[in-house]
Amino acid sequence: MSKGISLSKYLEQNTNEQLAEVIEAIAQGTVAINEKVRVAGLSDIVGVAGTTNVQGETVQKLDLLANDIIIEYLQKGNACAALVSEETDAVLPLKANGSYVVAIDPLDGSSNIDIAAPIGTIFAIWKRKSQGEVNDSDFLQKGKELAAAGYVLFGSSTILMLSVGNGTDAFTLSAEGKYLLSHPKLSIKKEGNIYSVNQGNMFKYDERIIDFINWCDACNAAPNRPFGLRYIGSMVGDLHRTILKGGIFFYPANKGEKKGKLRLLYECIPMSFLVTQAGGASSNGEIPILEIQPEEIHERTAIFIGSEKTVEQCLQIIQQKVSA
Ligand code: P6P
Repeated sequence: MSKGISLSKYLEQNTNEQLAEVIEAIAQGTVAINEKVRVAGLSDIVGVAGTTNVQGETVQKLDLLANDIIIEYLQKGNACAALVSEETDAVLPLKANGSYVVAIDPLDGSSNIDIAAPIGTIFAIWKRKSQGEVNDSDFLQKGKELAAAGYVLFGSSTILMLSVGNGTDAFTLSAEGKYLLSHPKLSIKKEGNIYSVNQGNMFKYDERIIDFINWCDACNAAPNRPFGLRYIGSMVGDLHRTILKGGIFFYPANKGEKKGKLRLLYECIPMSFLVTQAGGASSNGEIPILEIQPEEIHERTAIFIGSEKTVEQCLQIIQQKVSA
């Protein structure tokens, strides 16, 4: 797959017509979102919308706009049967004859919009299972059953990270508004030296999590310790760095968030699919994220994700199989 080919050509060579249509629709939606994000400060779309979402989180105006844009683009085609979004309480039926369903976080990290820090759109695509009316069961599928997953990072450049199940590839948005292949077949380092966690939550963490953080901070210790700490507070930004530079990102369950904060269906599963397809690993602390059987469309999970050996090292410590 040569650098510079268009997303459309890539999809033509790697997917079927219906799946290509869904991915293209999301990609074109993010091009429209990108135009809004880049000038957010000049229009009345920064700041809070005065509402809270199903998660009870304050909704930013750009969250709602991004959600509307994605729905608009998906509705132009016929391939998407339904949508689950962080911004909508229940399943949103779209095209009855569509073969695929999409779970999406239309604008993740949106609390960073006001400070122009990296934010992103995260999506998961499954082939629908039901025959009749679309329902939750079409979405409550394991991550290992995904047809495709991806994210778009609105950072210093606009990057679409995508996997359709044969590796993970990244596309950069050109000046002409086209996604062109820029990072073919990404491979995450087997062992990293960066850890990414909100240390401000230390007082809420289980002592085994603190053991691992102390392990990362140990001086002059193999491998490559002390690790560097990088935390943007935007999952797409933190995971993009982790895929390209290696290391581990983790958001553990804690005293304040018993099941963790991040959502399984449209944050942790797609991210885990991309990282696993790039040779990395991802766990909820007990089993691989891609093996979890979702039970509720907005459920949350703990996540430990990144370089294979670094994630394994973390699990060994937090499962108390080795001392820190
Ligand atoms: P905290 C952004 O609000 C988000 O959902 C993810 O993008 C990010 O990884 C996480 O929450 C940050 O949470 O509690 O560290 O601010």
